[in-house]
Amino acid sequence: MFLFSSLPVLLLCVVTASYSEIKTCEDAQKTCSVITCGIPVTNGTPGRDGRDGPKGEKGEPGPGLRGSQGPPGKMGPPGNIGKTGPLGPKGQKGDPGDTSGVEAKLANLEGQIRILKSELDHVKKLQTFSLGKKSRKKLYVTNGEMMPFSKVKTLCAELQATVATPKNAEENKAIQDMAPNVAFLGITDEVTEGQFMYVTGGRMTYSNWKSNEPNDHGSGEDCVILQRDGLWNDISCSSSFLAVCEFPA
Ligand code: MAN
Ligand code: CA
Ligand code: CA
Repeated sequence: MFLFSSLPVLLLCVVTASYSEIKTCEDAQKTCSVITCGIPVTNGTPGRDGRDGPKGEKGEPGPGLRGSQGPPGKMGPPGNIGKTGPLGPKGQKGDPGDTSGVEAKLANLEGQIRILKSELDHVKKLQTFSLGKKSRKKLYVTNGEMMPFSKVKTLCAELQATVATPKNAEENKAIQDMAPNVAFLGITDEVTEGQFMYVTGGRMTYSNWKSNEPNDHGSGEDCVILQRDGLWNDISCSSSFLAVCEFPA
């Protein structure tokens, strides 16, 4: 087939070459590709296949129908709490309060206070009578317990009272008569040695020391006791004696 179709070209080349007096074979070859020069050689066997070329670009989607959309994915985790919003507008003025209810409650409370006052007055009278307290006189009360001076002070303070402190012979006798045992008095020289003061404040104005007392015996004595005979002795504050509290006249 090749030979048959190229035969007119071959013939034309041969005719042209002889007619135009071409000098060399190379010249003829320029004019006609089918002319070969020199010693003819036979072709070798074809070489091996070359390596695969680089991957091509992604093709266009195929002509087939697209699949339907899948179901939505799971809900994501909650986000962070946002910042506090701006202050809202001021609300409307509230309704007027029910003052009639408050007044009724107040009147009720005032009535109850009146009753409590009269009841307290009655209890006080009964108490002073039972303790033999005379009017315009201090009231001395004991729980009968022996304890260090610091505890006597605390106990009396809890009762809104002070430690029994005689400021004259009459008061000294009143404590002596009611106390069933040797009792601490509310007097010390804890601040300045030898200078006895009332624990409620102020310098001592009345005393009833036993002879040769106070002597700040041993490692020191800064508290005062009322003996059963009514005389005083300075003694260690850490020793335990009767607690007697004093209530105002
Ligand atoms: C003796 C005297 C007192 C002292 C007591 C202490 O009675 O020296 O002055 O207070 O001992 O126990
Ligand atoms: Ca002393
Ligand atoms: Ca003493």
